[in-house]
Amino acid sequence: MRNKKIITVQDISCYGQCSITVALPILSAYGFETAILPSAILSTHTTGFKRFVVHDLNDQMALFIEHWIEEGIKYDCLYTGYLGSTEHFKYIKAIKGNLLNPDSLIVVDPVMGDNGKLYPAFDMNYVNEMKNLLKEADIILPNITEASFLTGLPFKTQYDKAYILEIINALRRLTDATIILTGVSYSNDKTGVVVFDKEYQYYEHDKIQKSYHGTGDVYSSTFIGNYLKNNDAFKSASIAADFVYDCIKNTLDDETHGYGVKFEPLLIKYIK
Ligand code: PXL
Repeated sequence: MRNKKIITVQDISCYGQCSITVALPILSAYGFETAILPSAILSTHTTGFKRFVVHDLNDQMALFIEHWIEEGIKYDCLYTGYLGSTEHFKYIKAIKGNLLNPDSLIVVDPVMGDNGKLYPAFDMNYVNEMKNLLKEADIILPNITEASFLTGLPFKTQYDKAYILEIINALRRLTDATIILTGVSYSNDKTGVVVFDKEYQYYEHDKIQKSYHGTGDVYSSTFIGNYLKNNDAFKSASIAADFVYDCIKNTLDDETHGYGVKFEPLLIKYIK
């Protein structure tokens, strides 16, 4: 039997538990062969440390794709995360055009920012490229910051369902994809995720009052692992939310560990 093969395009943050270093173990644990197209290699992620060292892999990306096309390699799922520069978006189109089997799934996590701000490497040109990329997606997983940059709607920390529906409707004008909007919190002690497939669904759970880097990447990878195992979008979104919650809980008692979540010890339990 042929197993599903994923290609994920994101950076490698060598230390810090985000992007490819969380996507690979999680997707492998779900049983999926996962190839990587690294967009850049960094010493750490760009927000949690005093500085970071980065090497862009733009030239290699073109050559890797060219090689894979020569080899006739095909993937069943394309998963994009943090890219790094506007130059990288053309490679997503090249993968879609040349390296995917028919009926492949395209998942775009428009990783660009958090807490109302873009990450240091990004500007509105990057946002506009991401807006175009949404059109290619079957599933998108923005947080509220990313959704507000993509739609031009104001970022809010306190809101009601009407604001979230406004965001969902504005995203629907940009893409036909299923929308998974993360970090939707209608009260102080609860948070959750909105899934808009054909209708609005909301999965709510307790909120932990501390946030960690890389949880969006843990979330998206867990979502994809479940979705490719034939769970529907709402079930996959709910399981991923529970996993991130447990990962945060598992990290709280370690004050030396502020840069990411300790997801590794929990993986086996979740896969079972
Ligand atoms: O987790 C998102 C992410 C991924 N990659 C890099 C980042 C960030 C968030 O800051 O800086 C390099």
